Amino acid sequence: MTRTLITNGTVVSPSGRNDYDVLIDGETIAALYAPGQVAAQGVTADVTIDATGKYVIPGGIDVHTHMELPFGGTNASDTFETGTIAAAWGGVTTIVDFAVQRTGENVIDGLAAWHEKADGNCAIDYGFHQIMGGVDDDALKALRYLTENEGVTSFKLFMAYPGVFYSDDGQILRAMQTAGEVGATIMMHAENGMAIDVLVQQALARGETDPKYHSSTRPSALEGEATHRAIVLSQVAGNAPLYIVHMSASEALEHVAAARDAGQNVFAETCPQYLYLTVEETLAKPGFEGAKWVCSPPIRSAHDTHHHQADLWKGLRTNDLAIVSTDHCPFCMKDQKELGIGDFSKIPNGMGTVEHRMELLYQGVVAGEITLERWVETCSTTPARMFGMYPKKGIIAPGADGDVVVWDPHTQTKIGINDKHHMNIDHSSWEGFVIDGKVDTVLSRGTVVMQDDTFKGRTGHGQFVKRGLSQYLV
Ligand code: DUC
Ligand code: ZN
Ligand code: ZN
Repeated sequence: MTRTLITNGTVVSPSGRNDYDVLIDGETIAALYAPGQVAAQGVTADVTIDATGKYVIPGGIDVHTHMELPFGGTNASDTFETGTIAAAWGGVTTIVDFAVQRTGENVIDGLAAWHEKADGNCAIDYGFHQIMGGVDDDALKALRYLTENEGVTSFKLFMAYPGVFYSDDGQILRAMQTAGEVGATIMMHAENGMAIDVLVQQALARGETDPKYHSSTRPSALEGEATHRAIVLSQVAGNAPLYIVHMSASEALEHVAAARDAGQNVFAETCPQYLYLTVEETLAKPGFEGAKWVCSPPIRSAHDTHHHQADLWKGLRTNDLAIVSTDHCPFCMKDQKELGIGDFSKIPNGMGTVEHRMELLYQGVVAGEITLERWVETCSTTPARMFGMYPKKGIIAPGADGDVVVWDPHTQTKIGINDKHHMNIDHSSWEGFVIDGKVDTVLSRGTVVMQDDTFKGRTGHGQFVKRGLSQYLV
């Protein structure tokens, strides 16, 4: 078993920063030493990584990815292999992807299909949530079974996408009641899909077919309304755990903040695209280029009555937003996004960001929006606790997995298709972003998977993580 010592770095956790040397024995963190103790105690190692002047943080955990998702008549372009290698390049050591059940399909079969896609193909560890696109008696039985036996303890429902993944309020209530009984978390895509479909048809009838209309036909008020409805339903279900995914809108955040103030088991995440991008800089680009940024919920306008970005950053500081994930769901322009030329509603929804989340959120530290500790908390520690992986994941402490990132704050990262870009997409939604800071070295369960600007890991190294219940429930 390899003994790895990471020396002279500053270990960052949600509760502060300390100068520690970190010893990893095999796959597990064995000890943290105060300065001088390694020499004083004669500690030896096979591999030493010098982290002088650098931060040593728990590996990033992205709890919202869609590798290979069948969507919009095509499949998300990252496989578990390409997507997890790109994740490793970005300082991510665990993803939680979404297994899929569509209306009419069987939940257990959906999960089995996802295991087949991922097994032996991942470069880093992975877990699964379960999408439920058809809530019926069988699906509810499966919800219990997966939670109690399979380490799949969170279930995504959709208030959007009628005819594809959509659940009505009765189905949502039943799923929440069952989830509440077993302690599972309902993850909600909160947009009013029925109303959105009307607005989309009206826009198309007016000849508004360009990518920018994807945003105006999904107004933030309809995200706020759906979020509120989901919160009320979870309350009626007996304070069932509810986690609002990929939040983009101030109105939605207000409802989450109110529910949390009232003591409900309500949590939320946002994604870098909602913190950094506006319609004007992305979807509204001339011609069809805006298709690169078609995702749902949509990127919001800088001229909206609400200041969504400022509010989301504030939510991250106040913990009304607990987590930053990516909703990584990449589609190439060629043959994929192009399906929507002349009709924005046919553009496959999704962006690729799994490689850049740690980098992009670190810019929030540089800009003074969040602290260094909050960066670690929202990108690693809270994801681990929210989705039942702590204390194996999300912390640098004896007994935890040796999932560690050495972060260099003194150099820069240039993102772009000809710069840093390892995801399987023919463009970058983050083209030209220059980041202060850089992923220096990444270890997954004690194995170096990225170092010296080289991927050193192995497809198949990643293991399935059987998860427990959320650790934030009251
Ligand atoms: N939103 C996206 O943008 N893509 C996949 C599914 C989703 O909810
Ligand atoms: Zn969604
Ligand atoms: Zn998603």
